[in-house]
Amino acid sequence: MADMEKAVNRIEAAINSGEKVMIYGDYDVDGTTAVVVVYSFFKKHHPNIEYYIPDRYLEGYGISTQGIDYAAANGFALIIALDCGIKSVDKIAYANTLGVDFIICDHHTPGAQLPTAVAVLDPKRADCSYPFKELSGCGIGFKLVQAFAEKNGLPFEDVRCYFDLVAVSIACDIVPIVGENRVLAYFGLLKLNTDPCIGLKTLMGVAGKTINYTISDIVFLLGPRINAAGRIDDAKHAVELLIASTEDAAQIKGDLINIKNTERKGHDLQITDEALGMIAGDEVLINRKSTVVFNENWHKGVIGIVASRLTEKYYRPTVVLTRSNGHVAGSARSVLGYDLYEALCGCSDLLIQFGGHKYAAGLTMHPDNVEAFADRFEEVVSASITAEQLVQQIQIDAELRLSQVEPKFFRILNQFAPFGPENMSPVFLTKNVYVSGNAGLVGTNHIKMKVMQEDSAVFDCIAFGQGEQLEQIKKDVPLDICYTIEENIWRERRSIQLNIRGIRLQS
Ligand SMILES: [Mn+2]
Repeated sequence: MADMEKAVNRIEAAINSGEKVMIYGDYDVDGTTAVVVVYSFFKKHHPNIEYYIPDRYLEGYGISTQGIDYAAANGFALIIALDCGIKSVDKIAYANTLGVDFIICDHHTPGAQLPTAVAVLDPKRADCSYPFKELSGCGIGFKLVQAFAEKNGLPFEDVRCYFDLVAVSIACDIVPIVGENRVLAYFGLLKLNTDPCIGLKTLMGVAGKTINYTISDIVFLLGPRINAAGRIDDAKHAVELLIASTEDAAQIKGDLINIKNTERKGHDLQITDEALGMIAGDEVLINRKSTVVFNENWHKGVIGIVASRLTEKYYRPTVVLTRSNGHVAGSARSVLGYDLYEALCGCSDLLIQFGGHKYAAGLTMHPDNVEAFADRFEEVVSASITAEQLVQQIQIDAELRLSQVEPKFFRILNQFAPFGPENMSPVFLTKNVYVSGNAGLVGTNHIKMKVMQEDSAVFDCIAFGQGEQLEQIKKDVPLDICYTIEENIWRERRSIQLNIRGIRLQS
């Protein structure tokens, strides 16, 4: 990896001369796990080390001036920045004037100019020949640790112990699970499921599932909890949990984070409810091809999650806005195939700032512009979106008969795991199945039922978030179902379960 030798040499120099080193990371899961890996490893070789996580709301994303000033005022000679920094050209030039060196470990795409750091580790650099380009931010930090260990003759066990944290970053940062990520995710899940670090073990405990984690379990159970610390309170709690060396210390942080997550969930549900009510109660809004909702009291930490939830109900480009620092700030989500960033470009004269990509973006505007923005966004979207893009589609990999879903089939299927972006769990279609027994509602809006075909066994099914479908599911009425196949473990009994993605009456 380009600059790796420079990075390792600079760290060795810092260790040899006893310089103060700061580990600086982003406040999301990728950033905090990266800080935990790099901090925990180097702490063993160099006591003069601290970590720093910028405040999500006061300092924002990336390298902050406050962080640099803190480092300079407290005698830090070197900052190792993780999961951020590749575009912080000005900030790093500023740090240089204060005598603070930087090593950047980032996986975001560089701009035209690289920052003037001692070393810039980023496989997406045009001049970097590292063969795998899609490592997570934590994955880059892990590579730095691995390189240091190799050069200094340390046993592989000293770096292998971080596989679980790397797997958590891969799952939560939604990087493709191919190539090296696939290897890291495989061994990371193995570690998570057999010998997790104390912090992750505690977090799995408070999340209510302690065994058989998959990538999607990490995404739904661990990720939101780690993120809740930074969204509702301070991301440092997540770092403190994950670096904990005793079970007692971890439990205190784990419980705290769980409370923050419950609080996050409360905001999330309440705001989603309010937003859905606003749309349903407004004849103009409900018939639009886009959603823009605004309430100045909504918690800024959850508007992105709410935007995603709204697209589940109204499948169209969506912007959720709230008041923030005297401005209006928003989070936007798109639907498959539609370029949201492009749509925001068409509204740029009404915005103070916006950034993001095809499917997710953030924006700020003057409070007076909210209404004009909602109208313009609708105008742009309805002129450019196709009718097809407004209907949610399920991509089917193969059609099966239920009799083909046998234990051996499932075993072979499992050899394709871990599943995730660019290696999704295959989706199957089976036509003409019958419900056996009663279908019922469980949880908030999920259907639990059993299905079969004449020549097949009976299969347990779960259909998340599809409660509306229950009334059309009747005995003796054939259905077509789309599903992924997973293992359900209940009281040590393992069985195959169909995770239903779509249900359609036979026509
Ligand atoms: Mn990242």
